[in-house]
Formats: sequence, structure tokens, C-alpha cells
Amino acid sequence: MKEIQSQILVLHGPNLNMLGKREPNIYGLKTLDDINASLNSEAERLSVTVSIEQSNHEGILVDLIQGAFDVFNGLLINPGAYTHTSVAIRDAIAAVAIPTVEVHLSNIHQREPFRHHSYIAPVAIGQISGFGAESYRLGLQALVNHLRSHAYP
Ligand code: CA2
Repeated sequence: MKEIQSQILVLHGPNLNMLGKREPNIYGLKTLDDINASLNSEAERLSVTVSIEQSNHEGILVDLIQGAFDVFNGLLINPGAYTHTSVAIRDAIAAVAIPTVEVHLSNIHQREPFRHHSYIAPVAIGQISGFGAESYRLGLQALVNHLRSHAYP
């Protein structure tokens, strides 16, 4: 059997372009470029392709998710604050039905009560939260493991 190479879309939500520049006590010192470089090298190690986008706008994130249908077979997303507010992003993920892993730098369950609820979690395979920049690498590994163990022969 020849394995089809997985194409993964990585989406970073609002304000994540500020990483490493503000609030390092909560979000760490790594910049978004550092995280993307680590995702690219992990993708190479896992023999998958990643395409990475960041947007501060809910509708753009919805468009990117809709555009992923029939193009990508996995979605790795840190929806940022939209995690706690966005029915639109949740509906887009449910509509395209692409296996999705939700990641967070901080442990959202240890923070303010309004961050404990995720609209995305029920439509994701799982959630990785609280490991800083490492959450993304762990999330990519979990997503690729899931795709490989659920691939058709
Ligand atoms: O922990 C995470 O990854 C979050 O998704 C980050 C969001 C927050 O609203 C979620 O509750 C949890 C915030 C991203 C803001 O990122 C910044 C980075 C540097 C400086 C300021 C904001």
C-alpha cells in the first residue's frame, strides 16, 4: 500500500502574531515565526506537508476552513479568543468534517472561568492545552497519528 502524504492546514487565531513581543509570562518568549519553524521541521520529520496561516479576523478564519475542504486532510488550530466565542468557526469545522486538533499555549482550564469553555472542542478530535509552544508540536503529532491510524487501506 502506498501512503498518501497528509496535507495539514495550521491556523493561528487573533493576536497570536504578538507572541514573544507582549505578555511573555503567560505566552512565553517564542515568536510565531519560531513556532512555525518548529512546526515545519516536525512536519518534515513526520513526512507531512503543512500550510500555515494567521488571522485576526473570524470571517477570514471561516473562509480558510471552508477552503480546506478537499484540499487538506487535517486541521491544527489555535483559535485564540475565538475558542470561547465563535459558533461560526465551530460550524465551519463541523461542515468541512476535516479531522481537527485544537491547541493552546496556556492551560485554558487553569485560567479565568470564561476561558474554560471551548466551542471548538466538541468538533475536534482532541485538545492540547498548557505546554506553551510545545502544544503545537504535540498537536501535530497527535493529528498525524490519528490520520495514519484512520487511513483507508
Ligand atoms: O493559550 C492560548 O493559546 C490561547 O488560545 C491564547 C489566546 C487566549 O484568548 C485563549 O484563551 C488561549 C490569546 C492569544 C493572545 O496572544 C498574545 C500573545 C502575546 C501578547 C498578547 C497576546
